[in-house]
Amino acid sequence: MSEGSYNAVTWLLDRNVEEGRGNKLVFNDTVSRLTYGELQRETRRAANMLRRLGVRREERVAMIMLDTVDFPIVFLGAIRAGIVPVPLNTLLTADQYAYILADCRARVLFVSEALYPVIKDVVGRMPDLEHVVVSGAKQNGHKQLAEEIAGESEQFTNAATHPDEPAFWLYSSGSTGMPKGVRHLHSNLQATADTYAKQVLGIRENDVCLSAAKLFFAYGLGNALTFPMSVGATVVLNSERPTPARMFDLMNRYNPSIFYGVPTLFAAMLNDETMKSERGGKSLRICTSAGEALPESVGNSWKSRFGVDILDGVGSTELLHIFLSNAPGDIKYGSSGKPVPGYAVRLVNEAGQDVADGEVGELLVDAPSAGEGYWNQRHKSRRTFEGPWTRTGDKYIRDAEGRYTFCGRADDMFKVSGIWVSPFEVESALITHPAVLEAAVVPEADPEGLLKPKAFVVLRPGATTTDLQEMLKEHVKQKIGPWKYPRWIDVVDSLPKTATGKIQRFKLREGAN
Ligand code: 3SK
Repeated sequence: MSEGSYNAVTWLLDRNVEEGRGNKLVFNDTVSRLTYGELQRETRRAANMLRRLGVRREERVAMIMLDTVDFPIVFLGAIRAGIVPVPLNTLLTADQYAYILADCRARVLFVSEALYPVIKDVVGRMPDLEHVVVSGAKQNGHKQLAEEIAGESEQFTNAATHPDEPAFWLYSSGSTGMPKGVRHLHSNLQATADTYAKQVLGIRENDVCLSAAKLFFAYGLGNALTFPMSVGATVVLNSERPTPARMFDLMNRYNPSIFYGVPTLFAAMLNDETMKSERGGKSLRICTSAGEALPESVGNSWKSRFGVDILDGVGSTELLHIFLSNAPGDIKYGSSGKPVPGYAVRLVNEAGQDVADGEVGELLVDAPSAGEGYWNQRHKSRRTFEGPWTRTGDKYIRDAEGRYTFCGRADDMFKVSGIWVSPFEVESALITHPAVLEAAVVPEADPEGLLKPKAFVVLRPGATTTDLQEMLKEHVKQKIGPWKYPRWIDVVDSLPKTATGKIQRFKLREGAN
């Protein structure tokens, strides 16, 4: 690389080998393992393969890949070459993949064997797509990753990229509309590691990391790639569904010191009857949670069961990782904590003016890890990335100690009798009732056309349903005040959620009205 240039892979991977960690284990996906030295060689081969396939700097390659060792090989191999990997959610439909592949104009698609059936009818109609490379067994005459890489040289000079040059894109699902490609820069990965990972999480070389969130999410990418690699630590990759049983099993087998979860999973793990007798989790020193606010009751129960805290935080795909967080020794369950060192935040009203402590405002963040905009979406980019400030669309309230508490999405809040109601507050009250496992609240018009809260609840197994409606209404009235109680309560089997675990209230609103 030339002077003044900065390639994220030089910092993230090559530095570890130079500092003597070549023989240290970096990734274990329970089937294959890679040391830092092996990963360096494999990513150099992958970079040479991409050049041979004719992909040039700044062009995109898409990834629909499970969390196995092949993911970092492709992702970091592309970045090495100045080529832009676009990891995609592995749970999308064929139509959604067709939209994104056309939008990003990927020249090559890397796909895990198990996911190939979903895209097999799509790949033939993508005009920019020249190669499909399968991780696993060959499919339909397409190329196979292991075979393509095997003959390549282990020598490669990293592309002399600029710190402000796009390194990878992540598609942001958003609460409505088609996904938007967020362009992230070479310097953004280090920005998240130097701030949240080092100064909040206190990540260190002897950590073993396990993330329930997959690598294609911004949350998972930081948890299980950027952060551990930034200090030469080790990662256990989980290519399967992150069920409570799977997570306990991995904890028992690999003794992670950091477990990164999401609220629904923490709650499900605490409720997992079959695992009540297991001692999984004894190696943990800290856990993190993101995706949606962690209910206070879940944080407290986790702490008493496993003896470790969950650091609840908030991040976004646009800002790459967590920018508000609780910190070790400074935890208040029910709150999202304080700004991560290196990030500045503001709460503003509809006129764009800063609001005082105790007032609800939209959260804006000045972040060293912000994406540079949405691909081909100038209007949406301008509305979200306003100079140094990124609009999150989340409503928060700040207390006198400087802690921030989530009040709902800007577009989820509604007024009842002229008073703002946060669906989140009503949901939090509902789930403190012993019969309720999960809840979502949306506005519904009453016969007079006035908005009132309506709740959808998932009950705990075996919960008593006698007088359920009246019992829950009374419970909410007692907890948070008489006007906020849900006037209607539907019992459902599950709630609609995004892949990151956020409740999609807009889907319930559409069904409700
Ligand atoms: O949803 C979150 O809180 C989050 C956290 C870290 C990175 C990305 C996201 C969306």
